[in-house]
Amino acid sequence: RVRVRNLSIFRPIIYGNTATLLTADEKDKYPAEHTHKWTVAVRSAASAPGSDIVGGADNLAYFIKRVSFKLHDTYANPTRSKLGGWGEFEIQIRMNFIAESGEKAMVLYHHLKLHPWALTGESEIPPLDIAIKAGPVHSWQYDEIVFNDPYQNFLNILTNH
Ligand code: SLL
Repeated sequence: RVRVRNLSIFRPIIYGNTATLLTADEKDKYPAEHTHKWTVAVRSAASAPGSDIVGGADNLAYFIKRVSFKLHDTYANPTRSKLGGWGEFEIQIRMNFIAESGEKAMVLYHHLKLHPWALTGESEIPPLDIAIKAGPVHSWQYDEIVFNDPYQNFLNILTNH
């Protein structure tokens, strides 16, 4: 296997979460202490929106084999990506690349955001009426996955896609 020396190639991603307050109807379907439902995801920033990678299948799957999310210890099943909850915490996002890459897993951290903090500028959780008016909370950031000295066949997979 041949590495292409002195070459870096990157793929742009967006990662983060969207959170919404549970409606009265939804509250029946969630544990009593839950206040929000949320989704955490990694998406390609290079192509059409709405293409999640949750556990493997999508438009990043040509080079990412698996994405796993590690949640707060308060969760009974702490490896899911679409959930309800009551609090903010750091999510560990681990990306495993396809075997051809020869790359180790890469880990990102995302602080799950449920509350529209910026609207009040205070450290207290914003009051419910403000949160309702604010609507869904989106917390996403851009990043680039960089591969240095990639294997030739992996480089081909990346560039031929
Ligand atoms: C806080 N430091 O106190 C944070 C911890 C943990 C949130 C937040 C669990 C829900 C479930 C959940 O929402 N944990 O177990 O179903 O705000």
